[in-house]
Order: sequence, then structure tokens, then C-alpha cells
Amino acid sequence: TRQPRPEDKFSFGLWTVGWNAVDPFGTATRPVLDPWEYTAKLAELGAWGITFHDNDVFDFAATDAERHDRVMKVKEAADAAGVVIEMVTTNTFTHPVFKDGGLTNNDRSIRRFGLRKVLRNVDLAAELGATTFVMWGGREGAEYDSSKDLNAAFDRYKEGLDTVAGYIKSKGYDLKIGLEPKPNEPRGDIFLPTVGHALALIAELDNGDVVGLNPETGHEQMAGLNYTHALAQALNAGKLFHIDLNGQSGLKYDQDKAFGHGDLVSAFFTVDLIENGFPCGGPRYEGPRHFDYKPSRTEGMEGVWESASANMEMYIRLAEKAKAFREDPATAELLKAASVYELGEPTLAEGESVEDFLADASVYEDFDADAKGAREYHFVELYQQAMRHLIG
Ligand code: 3MF
Ligand code: MG
Ligand code: MG
Ligand code: MG
Repeated sequence: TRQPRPEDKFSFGLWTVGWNAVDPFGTATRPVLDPWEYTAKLAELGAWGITFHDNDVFDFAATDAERHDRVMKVKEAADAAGVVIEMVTTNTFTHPVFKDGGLTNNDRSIRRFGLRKVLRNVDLAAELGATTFVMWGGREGAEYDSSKDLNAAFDRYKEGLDTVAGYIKSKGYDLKIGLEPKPNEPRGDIFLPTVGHALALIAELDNGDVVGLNPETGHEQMAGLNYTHALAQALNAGKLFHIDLNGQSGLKYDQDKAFGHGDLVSAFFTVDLIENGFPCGGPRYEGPRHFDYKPSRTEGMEGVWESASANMEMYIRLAEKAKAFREDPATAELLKAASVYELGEPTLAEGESVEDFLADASVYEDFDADAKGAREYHFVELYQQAMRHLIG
């Protein structure tokens, strides 16, 4: 298979390859390198971009001088390797101060501290030329329903997001916020558990125009949902600003496997949507193909780099197969037989009023529901056609 190219727009979080494999049951199995070393190596493997949390680069307790020094080292490494820093995000989950969240913490002084940490990082993101600012509220949530006034929690969440979005606009930064839904882990119940929940909250914001989504494959699947459908609804709403691609095997903990590992068929249709768009046309995702995965704990440093490459190789292979599926004349015939293109036609005719519609006897009085109830769709054959291309 071909090598990754800059136009593939593959990017990686520094925390992905940088995970030293500490989990709730065991200590590290790998050393930690400096963030600029990961940057250089990812570039060598073919990545076009990198992303990071503030504290992937400098310590929570870093002085301004240390912060500046370490950020500049990453920036210089990125420039030297020709990779862009496309997204920056804030760690509001590791330090104990955030154990009940940042923006929705019951403790007001912690909310004010959390908001300042986020705004400081907005300035940094803009300075580094990032165009997306992801906000994953992993500690915004609860284990105990008695622990929160849930209505107040949603008000504070909206207040926090509106403040950050309003700040971005007032500064004139070319930066958009991508909310990252997740149903649970680390909190028992995280607020904004799915893409749909996040879309509903964004619609209520005053500054929601610069707030959209960064859906992660495994996160939607942890809620038993279909990732490709989540991407589609976010696209339809004009809110798909960024993506976190990875692999997951069913309803389990957040596995963060390499893309397509554990959910190959789902990954095929995800790539098909991103690369080929909707069959009837419509909005397209043009942003980075960003991987948020973790090299499994069994892997050493060789496995870290093998697994990073596996993400890109999976994407490239699936893109080739999805393209062949769409270009196959047999697919076009099956799409037609399944009336897939017909869904792109408005239900009412152009200029047809509801009165005209009600007066049209062919719609209802003369409609043969039994005949239509017996029609074929050939959906299974269409899917099988996709599987033929996927399996090869
Ligand atoms: C956790 C995640 C996060 C977010 C990140 C923002 C640590 O399950 O997916 O990774 O992606 O905080 O991009
Ligand atoms: Mg995740
Ligand atoms: Mg995950
Ligand atoms: Mg993620």
C-alpha cells in the first residue's frame, strides 16, 4: 500500500504515542520521550499534523518561562519537520483539582481557575496557528445523582463554553471549538454523552456559531451508537469541525485501538463517508484525519511506531476500497434499485403547497400501499457489494 502523503492530512495527538501505558491496574510499560521527539518521529512516519494538550508539552506547575521554552521546542521541531500544529486542547482532567470537573465543578473557585486555564490555552492555540480548539469535558459529570444540581450544571457548562467562544470571537482568532462527547470514563456519567446531546446544547449558546464537534469513533460506540451516523448528523448541522479516529471492540472501556481494529466494517463506512461524501451530495468533511488512539500496553517502543503507522495504513487501504466500491458500475445500479438517490429529492414538489398536496389523489386515495409494501430494496445485496470490495 502507498505511503502517507501530506494531502492525506493525517495528524496525531502527542498523548497517543506518548502514552506510557499506565492504567488503573498497572504501572508504565514504556519510557516517556520529550514531546519534540514524538513530533519528529510522527513526521518521519508520514503525519501532516500534530495536536496536544497544554500539559502534554509542559507541566501543570510550569513557570511562564518553562512553558514558553517547551512550547517553542515543539514549535521548532514541528517547523523543522514540516508538520502543522492543527489543534490544541486543554487538560482539565489529570490534576486532582479537576476531580469534579472544570467548567461544571460544584466549587466556584475551581470553575474560575478551570476557565482561566482554558483561556490561557486559547491564546496559545491561536499563537501556534491551530485552527481547532477541542474541549473534551471528561471530568464534567457525576457518579452519584445526589452530587449535583443538574440544571445548574448545564447552565454552568453553557456559561463556560459561551465565555470561551465569546473570547475567541472578541480576539478575532481563526479558531473553532470542537466539543468531544463521551458517555462515561473517567466519570460514571459524563455530561454531553453523545454527538446528539452536544448538538442540542450548542444550539442554545449565544456564541454557538464557533462551536461544533470533534466526535471520537470509540466514544459513540461506547454508547452503542453508530459513529458514521454521528458524523453524518454533525455534517448535516454544519458542525463537523474535527474528528478523533480510532478502533473499538463493542461496548467496553474506551479501548483506543488503531483505526479499524475491532470495528473494520464500521471503519469502512466512516472512510467512505469522509472520502466519497453522501451519495446525493451535501456537506463534506475537509478537516484533518486525526487519530486519537493508544498503543496497547503490550507494545514496546517498536510497537508504538508500528501502531501509529497502522492507523494511516488502515485509512489508506479503506479509502482505496471505498473508492472502488463507489466507482463500480454494479454499485451504481444497486444504489438506484435501492432508491438511495431518490432520498435526495424533496418530498413535496418545487412550489407545491400543502393544499395542492392534500388535493393530489395519487398521494393517498389512489395510492396502492399493498403494492408499495411489496417492493424490493436489495439493501442486503448492496451491503454485500460493499463487503465484496472490502474483503477483496
Ligand atoms: C479521552 C479523549 C481525550 C480527548 C482529548 C481532546 C485524552 O477519551 O478522547 O484524549 O480526545 O482530551 O482532544
Ligand atoms: Mg477518547
Ligand atoms: Mg477513545
Ligand atoms: Mg478523543
